[in-house]
Amino acid sequence: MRDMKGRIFYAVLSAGLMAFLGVACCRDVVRVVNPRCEMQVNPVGLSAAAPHLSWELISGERGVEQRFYRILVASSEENLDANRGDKWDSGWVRSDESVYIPYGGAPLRSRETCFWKVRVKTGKGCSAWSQPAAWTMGFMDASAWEARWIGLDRCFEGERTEGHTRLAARYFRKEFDAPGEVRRAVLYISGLGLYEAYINGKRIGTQVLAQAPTDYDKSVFYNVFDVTETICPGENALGVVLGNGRYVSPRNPGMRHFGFPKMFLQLELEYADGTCRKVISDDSWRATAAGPIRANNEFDGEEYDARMEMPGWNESGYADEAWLQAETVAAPGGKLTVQTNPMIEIMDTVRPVAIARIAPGVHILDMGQNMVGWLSMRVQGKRGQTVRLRFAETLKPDGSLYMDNLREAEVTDTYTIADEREHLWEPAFTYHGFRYVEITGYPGTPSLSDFEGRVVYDRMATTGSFTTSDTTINRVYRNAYRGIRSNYRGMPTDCPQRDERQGWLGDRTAGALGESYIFDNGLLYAKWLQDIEDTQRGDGALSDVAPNYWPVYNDDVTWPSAYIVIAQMLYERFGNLQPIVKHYDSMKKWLDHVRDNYMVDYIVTRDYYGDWCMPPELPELIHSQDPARKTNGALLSTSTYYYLIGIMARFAGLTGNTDDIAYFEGQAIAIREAYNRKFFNPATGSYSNNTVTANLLSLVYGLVPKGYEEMVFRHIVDKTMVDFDGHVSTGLVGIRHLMQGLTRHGRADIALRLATNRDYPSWGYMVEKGATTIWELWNGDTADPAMNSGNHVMLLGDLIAWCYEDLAGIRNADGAVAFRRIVLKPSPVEGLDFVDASYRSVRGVIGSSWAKTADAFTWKVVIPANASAVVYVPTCDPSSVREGDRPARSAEGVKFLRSEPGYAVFEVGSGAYCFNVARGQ
Ligand code: RAM
Repeated sequence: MRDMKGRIFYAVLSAGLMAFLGVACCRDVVRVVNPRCEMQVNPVGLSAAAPHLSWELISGERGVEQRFYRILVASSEENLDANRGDKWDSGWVRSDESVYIPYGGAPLRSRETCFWKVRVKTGKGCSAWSQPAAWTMGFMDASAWEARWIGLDRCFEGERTEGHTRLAARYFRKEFDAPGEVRRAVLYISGLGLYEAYINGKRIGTQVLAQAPTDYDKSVFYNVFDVTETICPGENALGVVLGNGRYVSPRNPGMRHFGFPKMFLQLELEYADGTCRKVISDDSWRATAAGPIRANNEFDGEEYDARMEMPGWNESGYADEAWLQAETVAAPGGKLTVQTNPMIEIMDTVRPVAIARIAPGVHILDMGQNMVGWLSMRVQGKRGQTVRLRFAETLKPDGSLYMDNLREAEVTDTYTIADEREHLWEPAFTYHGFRYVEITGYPGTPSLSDFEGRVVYDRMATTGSFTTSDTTINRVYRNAYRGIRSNYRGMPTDCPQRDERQGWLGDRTAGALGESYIFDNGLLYAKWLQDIEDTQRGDGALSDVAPNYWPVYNDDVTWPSAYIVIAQMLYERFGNLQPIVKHYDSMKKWLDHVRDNYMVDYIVTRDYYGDWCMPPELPELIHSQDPARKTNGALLSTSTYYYLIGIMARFAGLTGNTDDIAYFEGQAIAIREAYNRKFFNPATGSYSNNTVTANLLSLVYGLVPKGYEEMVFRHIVDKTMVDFDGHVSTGLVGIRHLMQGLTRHGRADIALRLATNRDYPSWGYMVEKGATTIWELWNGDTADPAMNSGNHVMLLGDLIAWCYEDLAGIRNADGAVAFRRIVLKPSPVEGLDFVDASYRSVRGVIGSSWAKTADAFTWKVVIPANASAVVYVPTCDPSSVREGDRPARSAEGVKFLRSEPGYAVFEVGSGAYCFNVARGQ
């Protein structure tokens, strides 16, 4: 930074110190990059007493391991520049950890900004300091708030809060004076259900559909923005628009309704002379429901009447005499906390590929892919003309929209033109899941260039890339990618298009594990676990939907299992232990609830959904009616319960609840015995009615009695290959383990077959039928539209995890946290010529790219600095393995460990390697 003297002093001092410590000081060898606080880059508005710091190391050298780190946290940039860690100087800490290091300095205060940097010593030398980073605290306690909740708690003409609810957006404004030079201005805002905020006419932030949805009776989020740049000396104006989101129920009854839109805002101005001033929401604000957004409903769409625009409403000097006085209203019941998951943004833009006129004045626009968000439109016409847009995933044979599977969702946006100028418009408070748009009332002839699709989902990096030599797998992967991002809306949803769009737990239990290779979704899922906890009733029951806008308390086991499985994922994948610590008691309470109410002789008797959406026997069915295809419910819930208490035993150890370990282990023994007594047939070596799901869950959860594993597995193979002719026969529960279960028991070939099938039932069948996302049903092209979305992700099961962990072979080593130790074990299955994958872990990029030719197997791997890997090179002859231009055994940083069936196993440190095996050996 700026202080040159400090820099020189530091350089001299640190060189001396390094010499003293006997550590070679070659700064360029290792660099510390990507410093993050609570896994965000320079976050504003934290409330954690001890925020967690993480960084990555990069180096061109092999075998780089961090041995020490030193973190400096300062109260000013100047102090940090001068290496004065006045908030915290960790000193040199002997540690190889580089993720989720808790801040350990002086207590943090509301509003303060902390500047920090880190440097490390490795076996290959020490790094320079990282680039400086910062975080800013939000409010540590409720006493900082002076704002009041304000709103207009009533319906105006044409509005209703029943049925298909219909409310205009509420607009609020307030002018304020900012005399003198403002050093810093910070805006704290909560706007329910949705808000857009402006200062002096300028939109604050890049987010859309803020803030993230919660059970507003339990938790309410606020967002924090540094708005220093927007404040002018003298007169200023704040403007806020409120939409309905999920606070005003889109369907009442039918979905929880919380009340009328309301807001809570505090703008804090810090002047150069050290004085502070607050502007708060209170009844001095002006308000109106007579603005241009005449109606907004997430299911039904937005109505915008440009004739009612109020130019200048969010700037100072606007004549607001016709506006009403805002009212102070009851606060929502939930606890106000800062939102910790990133907000939704426009993440991509899709240009339409075709437009067709299907009737006079009716055009159909094709976006070329099923997408989620909305359409932006350029239009020019006469005052009073209304353009109507309707959205759908597919078309009928006559080329018009197919809307039956949207159920009661009206999915219609309208724009009424105010004047003859050209206008660009897009909605603010609705979203649609669509590929096709029906355009009516458009003045003139609409053309492709008049429209753009805005893809919206939670801001998160794409962390994974994956391609193979097989075009079907590549297409399926692409569809999965689109489908997964389509269903992030501040919570993972089941679908984005019909009148549902709920955070169904079961859909993500396995999916979350795969998704997290593609997207940096750790903060979203950590937030969702809080949504799940918020659904917990006093008796321990969890809703199958979180937030529970649909309060579905079915006391199922397989759906709420997401709570525990995803907490484990957050720890293993991202290194985040906090969710386990935070939710341990509630998880246990839920398991106890199931035990106390539904466990009879160690069998969990309750199951609600079965192996949901297994491929049915008839094309029009949603669920199979054939008992031979259905898996016993008690088997599903008991095996899942057994699996969960195994995870809980580990959690008990991780959270210091060591007394619970014996309990969980004892339960596990008793359940395993009872389970096998009830469901296992030792004569046939199969479970229950011998479905793939019954045998598979028993096998992968470790329930099968010793010695019978092969027999049980053979049934899985036979059922799949003979009865289902090499096709999937599981629903949502079985598919969680199908691909990896097959592969890890030696039948990667069958998994490959399932992944590359193009006929029914398969993911490739969906591709064959033109799908650009993943369907809710294997028979989504023929089934009843009552429950038939074209953009669900639950049937992906473990497919994506299989792509990364089994085909590319990138895995977290058993017991390792966030890829500190990696296992690279690819499956170079017959039928695939290459796999090229990379995953940006929290420690840096892991790469695995292999290719087979007639004569050689070549495999490039990348292991991030400060990680190591056990590398399984697929050959029976270790001496045939070369790394670069030398035998692998003698290559730098490569150590031969052992031979295993089909693999030569090496250990390597960080770095890039290229292994080669001449084929036929
Ligand atoms: C459907 C949803 C969801 C599933 C539930 C049980 O309504 O689409 O995917 O989890 O049912």
